[in-house]
Amino acid sequence: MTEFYNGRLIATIGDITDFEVDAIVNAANSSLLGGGGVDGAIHRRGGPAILQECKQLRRHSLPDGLPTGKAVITGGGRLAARYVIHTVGPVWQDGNRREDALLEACYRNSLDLAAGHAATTVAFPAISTGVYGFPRERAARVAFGAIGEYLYRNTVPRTVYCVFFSHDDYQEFVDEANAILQAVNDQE
Ligand code: AR6
Repeated sequence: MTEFYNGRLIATIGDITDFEVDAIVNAANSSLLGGGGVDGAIHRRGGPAILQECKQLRRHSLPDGLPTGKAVITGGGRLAARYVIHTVGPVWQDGNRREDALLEACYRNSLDLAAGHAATTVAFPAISTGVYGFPRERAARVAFGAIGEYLYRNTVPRTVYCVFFSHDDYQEFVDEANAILQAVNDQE
């Protein structure tokens, strides 16, 4: 576990479905009807109540699905987390299709929803870095920057966890984050 931004961003390794936080974020797809990876794990562990709410959202407010970069919130079902925030990361193409901006929007919009529901603790998976193929180092740079900026401007959420499924993914994030902080220090 490594802390950044005065302990308000914590990078750690684990299964996000185990996290006892106010909200966990799901790397969903625009259908909101489930899938593999972390999405599959959240629905399996959280039970059918989450899918029911996602279906309601589709029926009432999102007939065409959730656009990339946006986020919606449901209850956490049987999870320890009270809420699940579903966001759709960009599918990596060549880096010139607004992938960075869309990934940044996922973090910002998810944090906005968390704040709107007074969630003081939030856990994120590494959105888009699995099936969607976003290069991990670049995704780490976007995530670290977007979360840092949000925390700087807002007091809620108080603490954000970046949860990695493997030690290598975790280490890559920590290295990238340290490199960014070092570069900022060198500039000052
Ligand atoms: N806890 C924490 N991290 C996890 C877990 C877990 N239980 N399971 C996987 N990861 P992915 P994407 C990591 O593919 O790239 C789904 O089918 C994983 O190692 O889940 O945004 C959706 O329905 C990786 O680093 O999400 C979409 O169709 C990261 O979570 C599509 O995949 C994200 O991997 C979304 O693709």
